[in-house]
Amino acid sequence: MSRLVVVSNRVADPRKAAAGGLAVALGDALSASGGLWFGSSGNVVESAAGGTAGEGKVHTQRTGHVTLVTVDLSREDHDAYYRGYSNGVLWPVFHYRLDLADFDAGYIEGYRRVNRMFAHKLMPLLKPDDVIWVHDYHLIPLAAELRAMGCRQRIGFYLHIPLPPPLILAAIPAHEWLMRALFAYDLVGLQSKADLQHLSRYLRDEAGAELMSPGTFGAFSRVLKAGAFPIGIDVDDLVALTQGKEAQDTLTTMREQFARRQLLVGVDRLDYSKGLPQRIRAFRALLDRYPENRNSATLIQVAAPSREEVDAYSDIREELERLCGAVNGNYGDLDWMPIRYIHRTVARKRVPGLFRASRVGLVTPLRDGMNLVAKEFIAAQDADDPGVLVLSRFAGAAEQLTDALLVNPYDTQATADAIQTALHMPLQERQLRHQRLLAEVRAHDVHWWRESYLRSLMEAHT
Ligand code: GDG
Repeated sequence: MSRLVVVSNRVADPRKAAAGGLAVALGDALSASGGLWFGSSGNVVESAAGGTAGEGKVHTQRTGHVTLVTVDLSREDHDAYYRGYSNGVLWPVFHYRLDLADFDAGYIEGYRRVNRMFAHKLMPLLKPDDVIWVHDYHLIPLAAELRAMGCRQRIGFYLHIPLPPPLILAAIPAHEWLMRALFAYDLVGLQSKADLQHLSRYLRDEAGAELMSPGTFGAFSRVLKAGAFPIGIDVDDLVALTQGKEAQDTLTTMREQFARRQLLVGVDRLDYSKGLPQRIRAFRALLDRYPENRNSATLIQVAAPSREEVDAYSDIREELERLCGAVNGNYGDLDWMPIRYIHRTVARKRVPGLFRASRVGLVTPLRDGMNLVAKEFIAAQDADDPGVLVLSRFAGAAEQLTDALLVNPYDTQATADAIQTALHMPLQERQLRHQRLLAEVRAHDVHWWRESYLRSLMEAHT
């Protein structure tokens, strides 16, 4: 069995309870093969304390059968590679937000520099038959750097965020370089069929690649395979969490507090891709258009703090706070507030209890690679009396979760109408939709995702 080497921007200890489903799923595969997980440490070293651009101290730690190797970043590298290029250029552009991109020429240099540095640190740790799996937009050029140093092992890449249409990608200065770098991989995995179509069109129209067979492209004297591998959740883990004490306590408290009300829930990182202001406007339209929901429908919106050092994030936070305040001010009463807005991270063990207490789950991103919250909401429901998922058609998850109420989050009135339908959906229809949705979430869980990706990678090596 080949050893699995996972590379991602951040590394998690798969054995810690706080680690999410992805860390656990990758942890299983890493553990089974005595694997290595490589990434940045999250430590940022100021230049006064010796932080030098393109250099970083390496830390090695053993956890069970897995070795975690992490690298510190200098302030300059962190600002250019992480804050600047990854989150100031690639994140907005890949989410179709050219208006929010900051194409500062210095960032791309830092992005290259850190990818090269990671390749230099990783290369001596590799064994000849390792299988390397690189994750996400921070590390697109990593394989090209490794290949330049003579690395011949299988290398796969998985993009967790969407891939936009060719003309949006083409707005990135040096997009040719970025996309050409994909050809150093043996397999590129994407979340959805829509993303795969975009890649295919880009490679044909912008890179002059030859379509050799569906999902196989020839260019730059290399062959690249690409496929859609929609990521899933660990359903059994989520169900166990739902039955756990913390989730059950949360469920009981919520049921007591909102006994005469209908609860709606949203749980997101506070990110402009998640469509939070649009969601609040749709909820306001619901109260406006369907007054029977006043004094009853209550939205709990958790917006977990995220990337607060990037400007666009403080803007979205202010907008959201203003909107929530206005709705509560206009519609709230002495004994009822329409929105409970929480700008904090809620403990992972409690979240499923919140999902289960809610009649409606609102997952309405403007664009999302997949969106795991949609799948977690389904897995946390009581099959006998399930809540209804209102899901944006622009989440990758919408390709699979067609039994949710699919909405266009830009259409405030139509989203309000869908929420109204969800709040008043008869039990039988809720049960039927939930049954189908859960079957889909189970059939394509995180273990299926990992195994089908790695199987394709083993077949793809050329
Ligand atoms: C990227 C892509 C893709 C959220 N708030 C809290 C909390 N969460 C947890 C959720 C869920 C996870 O964070 C969020 O995952 P998403 O998939 O919804 O979104 P991103 O973070 O943007 O992830 C996305 C994903 O990668 C995987 O490929 O699906 O499209 O953007 O698990 O439950 N967890 C806790 N407290 C919170 O307040 N404990």
